[in-house]
Amino acid sequence: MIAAKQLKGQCYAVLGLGRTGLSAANALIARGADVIAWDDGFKARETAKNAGIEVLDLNRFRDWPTVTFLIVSPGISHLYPDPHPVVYAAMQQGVPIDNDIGLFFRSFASSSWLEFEIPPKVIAVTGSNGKSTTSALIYHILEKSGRSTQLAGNIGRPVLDIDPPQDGEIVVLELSSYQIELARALTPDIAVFTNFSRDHLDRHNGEGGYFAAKKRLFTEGVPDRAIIGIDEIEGLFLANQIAESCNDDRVIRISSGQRLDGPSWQIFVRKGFLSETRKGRQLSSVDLRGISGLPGAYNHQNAAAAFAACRVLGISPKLIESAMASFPGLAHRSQFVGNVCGVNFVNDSKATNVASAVNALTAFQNIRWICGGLEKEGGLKALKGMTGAVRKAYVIGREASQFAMQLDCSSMVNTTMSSAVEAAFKDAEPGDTILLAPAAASFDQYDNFERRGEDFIAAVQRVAISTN
Ligand code: UMA
Repeated sequence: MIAAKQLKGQCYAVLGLGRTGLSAANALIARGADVIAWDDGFKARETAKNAGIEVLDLNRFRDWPTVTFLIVSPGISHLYPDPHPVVYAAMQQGVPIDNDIGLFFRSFASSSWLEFEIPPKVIAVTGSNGKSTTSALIYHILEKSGRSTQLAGNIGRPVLDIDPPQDGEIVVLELSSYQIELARALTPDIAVFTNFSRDHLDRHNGEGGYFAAKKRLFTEGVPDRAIIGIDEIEGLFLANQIAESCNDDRVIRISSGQRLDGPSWQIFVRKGFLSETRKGRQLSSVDLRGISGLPGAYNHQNAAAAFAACRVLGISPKLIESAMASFPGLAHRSQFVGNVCGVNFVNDSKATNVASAVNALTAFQNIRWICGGLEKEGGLKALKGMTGAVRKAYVIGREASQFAMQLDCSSMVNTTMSSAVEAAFKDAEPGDTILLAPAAASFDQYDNFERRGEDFIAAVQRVAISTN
């Protein structure tokens, strides 16, 4: 990482003092920079002041030419729908804008690395859905195979909080489109694109802008290996754009559902069986059907991506398979919460968009579906025809009635989580799955999807107690 004092005499402005901003400010101060910081929220400003960070109203700041970089948090818009006024002011004065991811990559391969026998590597994972599970699965496999590894990024741990990497260490980063779009340096050794579906359209001015943001990881970053899900046209195009020829095995194509038979390196899953082929020969296969931490076709896509990344690192298929078997899954992503009187409860609160809800709806049978919340741009059209396994929907959220009217399955309006869980359990028969997969953002009723998932779990616990 950057040697301490390397930034002495330079002034960095930090906008946003949530997890990213606090971490960036602390890392910059530790490296000798002068830091001035701002957050529009009073509480965040107080937390920063208590941590010894100089808080200054950047909306009124006039001395921008003295600032080396403005570091912006991912949740703050820098372009669309409108740039934050502070970002706009800095841009007008010609101040370069970056984020913690850019800082990380600019400092990662410093000259002190000549001392490493095996230089540390970075695996960066992006995609519309599945990037947290894929990142966590890669990390889990690396840990189980005895490799030194750290996990950070959009998954919750800011990247500048990681410990200085050890010899041969693998840093696994989950990167969102917000983070990739703004980073001035992107140099992962291995980059993964899980899949593509419409999301964050306002922040990227539409689907094309969203894809362009994600694509930067591959076109600007030029990773040594690119692992790309080609089940959507965007991934197929990206793989084709990067590869030099049909058998260029720096690009590993992955699929969940399609049999891939090209001459390159490819990993696909069909009917629960993962196959790895290279130069037209089958190298390995894994039966994913019994792995409880990875239910459903969409998790099989995550498994294919993680398998590919670990194969690039030289880990054997047998070792990967046994590590996958102990993967516990992630909270709020197809998380098995419990079984009450023969009824399963699954928390997929992270299904904040229609595509990820569809994934969950195709992974289970006899579903009592808890859905609803703040609808995303594009509406619920893509749910049509995808509710065949749903016995009934129990709709939550402030606009629950309007949401329910758009569904093509039997539904009832519950509005609150506890009433939805109670009603679903009252109707359920043994063998049913009560699935929270909202297909919507949580912000109409909760601070974030984690709080919504926790509310679901609390409601399940109340139901379980009431049956004792
Ligand atoms: N703020 C302002 N002005 C604004 C908007 C926000 O000052 O106009 C301030 C808020 O008052 C708050 C701070 O900015 O204090 C929050 O910054 P942030 O929203 O960037 O959140 P962080 O806490 O820094 O968390 C971010 C990621 N959040 C977002 O991208 C929205 C976290 O991803 C990530 O885990 C964390 O950095 C560490 O890297 C979360 C997320 O929801 C999980 N990601 C989105 C997703 O997965 O869909 C992209």
